[in-house]
Amino acid sequence: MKVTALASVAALALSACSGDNPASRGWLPGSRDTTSNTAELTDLWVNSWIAALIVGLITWALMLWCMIAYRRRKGETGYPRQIAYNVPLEIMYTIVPLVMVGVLFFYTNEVQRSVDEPYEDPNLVIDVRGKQWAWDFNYNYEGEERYFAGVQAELDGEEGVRETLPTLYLPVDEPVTFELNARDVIHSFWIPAFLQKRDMVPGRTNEIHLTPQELGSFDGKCAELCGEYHSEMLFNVEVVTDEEFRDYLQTLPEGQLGDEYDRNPNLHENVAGTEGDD
Ligand SMILES: [Cu+2]
Repeated sequence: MKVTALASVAALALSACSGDNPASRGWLPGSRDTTSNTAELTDLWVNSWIAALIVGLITWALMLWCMIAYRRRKGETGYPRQIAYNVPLEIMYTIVPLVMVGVLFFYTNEVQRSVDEPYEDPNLVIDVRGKQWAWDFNYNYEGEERYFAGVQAELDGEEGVRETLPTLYLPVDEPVTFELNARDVIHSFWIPAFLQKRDMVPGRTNEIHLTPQELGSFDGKCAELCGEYHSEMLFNVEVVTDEEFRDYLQTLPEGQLGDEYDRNPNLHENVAGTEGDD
């Protein structure tokens, strides 16, 4: 019984370590190579869980051992010998967690720096504007400026809403810099399969740098509660060939939808009665 249980755990662990199955990727969406960043993000996630599991197993084993080895035996009365202020033990349980935090910090920092490394002079810059409750995409591809103005989805319970969502097109294997902006309140740009999410804050520009590596359709959504229809602030992502991307751009109007469409009711010049008092 014990042996079969052990064998099945070992089999599970082995199968989890091989190939691109869901368990080996910690049940993350997408695949290891969806973008240029997903492999290292996946490794950080999975290895952190393995480290946590090892710590957990050691802790549970020590607890069980204490409970069983030092249980109250028949005929025993009173308290066992009481021990206080064991300095070596206290140093140990201060140092060990510090080391664990240090290791997690080190690897997190490494991956974060690598993922956030900006592209020098990218061919494709997409200025994404979050707005209650849709998305504008301003494309700048090799100097050509085109824009897409998104309309809010209507989740009315009918099928086929997905086809009506704003769609972000990306050419495969082309490094892209996203400039993330908000027109009104704080939103968050999230493509779950890309394993990256970043806030869009009015008045500042955040960036994401990645290279899509696999053709396909992905879901995108706003990940920051931004008002009544936050749940309808959805978009599609289509990763297509360079040719398809160029063809798509030709269908869009020229230019960019910039700050002039932002809603900033509290800006000085927009507040009634504040004209001329500065
Ligand atoms: Cu939002």
